[in-house]
Amino acid sequence: MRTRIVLKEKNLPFDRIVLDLPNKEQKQEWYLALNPYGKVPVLVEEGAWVYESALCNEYLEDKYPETALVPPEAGAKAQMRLWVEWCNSQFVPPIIGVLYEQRKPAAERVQEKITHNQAKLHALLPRLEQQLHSQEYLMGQYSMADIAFTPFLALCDRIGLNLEDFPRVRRWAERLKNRESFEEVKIGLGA
Ligand SMILES: N[C@@H](CCC(=O)N[C@@H](CS)C(=O)NCC(=O)O)C(=O)O
Repeated sequence: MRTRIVLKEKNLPFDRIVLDLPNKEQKQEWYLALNPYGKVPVLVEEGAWVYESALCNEYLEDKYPETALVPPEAGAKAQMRLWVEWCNSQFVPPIIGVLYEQRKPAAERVQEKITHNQAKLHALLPRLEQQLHSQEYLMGQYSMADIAFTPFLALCDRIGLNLEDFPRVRRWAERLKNRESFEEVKIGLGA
């Protein structure tokens, strides 16, 4: 979804091929040849193929710099990448943990695991609140740092993440969800 948001923000045409993830189409040999991790997305265009959404997005920025989604200055660019990294390494795993448990039949669900991951996630919010103290987006201007978080912020209600004590994060999440690019790609998220 993050790469589709970038494609939409940059107004680039694309064809979307949806894989049957529950039936493990992403683990078939033909797909593993494109992405050895057996995960979506993969971005394919003449002369190039890329996997890992952050790298797909960097590729798109390099190739189609119009409607810039990274700051121009090297230091700011590094900070932006650190936010993407932080999102992937810190913010996403507890969300996946909650979703994984929630998908189990009620009888098999371990409520402590849900509560534990929700608490882990909650503990990350002050850092985001602080970063948004005097700006609307993580890097000031809307960037790939915000895009990295967007699909996951849209899941707050579903995973029971309460943003009440974090008004700047709440407003930021609303701002991201209200962007036209997200409106156009969110089908299937149940958000
Ligand atoms: N770090 C990867 C994560 C990709 C990822 O986890 N994709 C999920 C769907 S959102 C997937 O393909 N899941 C199927 C699987 O792991 O088999 C990225 O950002 O591209």
